[in-house]
Amino acid sequence: MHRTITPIAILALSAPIAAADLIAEDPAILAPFEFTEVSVEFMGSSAGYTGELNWIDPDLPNVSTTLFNNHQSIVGDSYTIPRLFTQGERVDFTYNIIAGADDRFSTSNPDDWNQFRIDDTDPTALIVAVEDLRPTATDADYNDVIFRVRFFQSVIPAPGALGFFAMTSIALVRRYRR
Ligand SMILES: [Ca+2]
Repeated sequence: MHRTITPIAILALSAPIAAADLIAEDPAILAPFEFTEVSVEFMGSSAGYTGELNWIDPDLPNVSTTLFNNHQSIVGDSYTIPRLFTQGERVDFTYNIIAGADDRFSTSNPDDWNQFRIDDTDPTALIVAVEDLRPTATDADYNDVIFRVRFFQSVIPAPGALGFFAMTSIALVRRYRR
């Protein structure tokens, strides 16, 4: 069957999205693989307030792990989350202001979604930009903390293969150290 693009479809594609912009979108940082390993890299900050980026463990939602401090971390600092994610599973973060103001933003809270912007040009290395002012006061520069979330396909070896992989790794380490 032939498919034709109707004028209505063209109109829809070119329609202005200003109205949609007013509705905060879910940052939706989702694991793309069945066994996804996630690392988070600090890319920088230009903020008056001091804040901490935390990862929320979905198994322990009341426990957060502080990954970076926007005024103390060094560009390139990275953290590998000690857990694998299933395909489509959320990877959620909070940004807590600890000096200069009193606020906290979470990628899991729809009320906070406007504080986050995602660049998914590379779907395996999302860039997340955080605005630490609420919409009523915001300068909307989204540079108060910027971090990259990298996804890796992790291969789970069969139990019997673990010993083989461990021995191979030791052999490789020894070879490189020579
Ligand atoms: Ca700002």
